[in-house]
Amino acid sequence: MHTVVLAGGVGGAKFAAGVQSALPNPADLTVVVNVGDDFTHFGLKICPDLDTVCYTLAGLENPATGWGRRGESWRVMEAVAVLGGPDWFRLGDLDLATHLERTRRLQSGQPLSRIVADFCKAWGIPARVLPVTDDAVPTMVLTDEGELAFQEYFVHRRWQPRVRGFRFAGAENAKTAPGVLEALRVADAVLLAPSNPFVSIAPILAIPGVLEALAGKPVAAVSPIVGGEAVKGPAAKMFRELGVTPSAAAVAAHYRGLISHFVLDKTDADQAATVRDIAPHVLVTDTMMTSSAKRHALAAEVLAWVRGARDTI
Ligand code: FO1
Repeated sequence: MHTVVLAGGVGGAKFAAGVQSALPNPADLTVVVNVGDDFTHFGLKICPDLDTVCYTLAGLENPATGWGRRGESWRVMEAVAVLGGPDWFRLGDLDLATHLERTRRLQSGQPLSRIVADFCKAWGIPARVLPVTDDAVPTMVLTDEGELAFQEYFVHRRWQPRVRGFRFAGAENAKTAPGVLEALRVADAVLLAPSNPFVSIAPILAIPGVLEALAGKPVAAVSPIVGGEAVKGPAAKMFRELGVTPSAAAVAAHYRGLISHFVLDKTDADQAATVRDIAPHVLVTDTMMTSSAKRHALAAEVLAWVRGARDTI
């Protein structure tokens, strides 16, 4: 009974934490995480989605933002700003320890997946967390102002430039990290977290071998769009800029051919029939993860449903 969750961003981290708490044995969970947001800043390797997933699985995340650490302080950033250094990407004092130690280990030749495994042990995380690849595959955002690196687009420019497309640089030559294909092979449920389809899920699917490993598996996606808007972040804006009206059904259509199950929020119950033309199994439920109890409840319901394939509309 192995469960694999593909995740990126804050919504993905929350859902993964819900699955970890809902599984009888959390060691039966592998979270495969997007690395497209990763970049080097102050000479440090920053892995936002890996850190957001790990902090959330460990209960260390900043509840207000979803990323970074709870109980954080900002003395280093303040001192950097005094020196005229860049402070647009907020690196908290506790969070900096993660970037310093990861960078030190990478420079000593350790692969990212090994570093993540050691950090998970240190943080007491029972689930397994894997970067989809140990290679660098930075997401480039093609906008009306030209091509922007992901964090330049997402944080520095507050995702305001209009997107035209995305490029996952080097994906075609990237190798899945050790354990990724094995976890997918033994999985009896693969869950696409309610993450941004374009910049969190697509970069994972773009690594050679991943899509093929999903073939024939029950693959359930949870919609990140509720009531035509993204719960958090630029997903709805990206749909619109790519010429698609954002909706849960649009997300299902985006995953057409890949998914056998789709979870949409009660708000979008009227789209269930449309979605059923795309994915045979449709679940309508409360997908708003506004507390850890609600993350747990959503994950428990989705897991039971995918395994029992009990349809409820
Ligand atoms: N997101 C922001 O909007 N502003 C920030 O200053 C910021 C800093 C940051 C530091 C560490 C980290 O792990 C994540 C951080 N994020 C920040 C989120 C980051 O941009 C992620 O890529 C998004 O969560 C999308 O996945």
